Amino acid sequence: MLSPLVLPHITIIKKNMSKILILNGPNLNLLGTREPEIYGHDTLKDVEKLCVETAQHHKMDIDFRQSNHEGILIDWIQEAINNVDGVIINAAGYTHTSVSIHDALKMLTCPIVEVHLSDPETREEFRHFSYITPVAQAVIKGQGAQGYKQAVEFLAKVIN
Ligand code: CA2
Repeated sequence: MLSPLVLPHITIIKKNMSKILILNGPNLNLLGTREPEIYGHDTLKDVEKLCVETAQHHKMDIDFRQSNHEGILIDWIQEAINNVDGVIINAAGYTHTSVSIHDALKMLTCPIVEVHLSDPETREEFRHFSYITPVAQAVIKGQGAQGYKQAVEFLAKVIN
């Protein structure tokens, strides 16, 4: 008589894809149309494509957004609380002015990466201070569109 086959207890846990929210602030919708010597020739669509491709490689999901309105950016940050695994933000001009975006980001427990296409510290004095830096785990600046790719790769390392 055959003895019953006793299998060890196996628990398979399927990990969901990590979700990354990428936020872009005012005027970045016009990227690629002006001041290419500062911001490069890539459009925001090109940047989004680069982020999606990089994220796919690391089995992560990207939600890529842009708004010209501070309150909308804050609503999106609040929606991200307990819903995303990482945030990448180029707050554009709000970087240097927005206590409210700083406060909203502070409520997140996931890692935050601040990205700038240019290096604001080498530009006008009013761009030298950032309200985002104190709440960010990493700051990537002056790398053009590649900086976004580096930010996705940083989060892939930290999260996965
Ligand atoms: O270098 C960056 O990514 C900035 O966040 C861009 C902001 C600027 O205020 C920050 O100091 C640094 C400006 C975004 C303007 O976006 C445009 C880019 C090209 C063409 C038109 C608008």
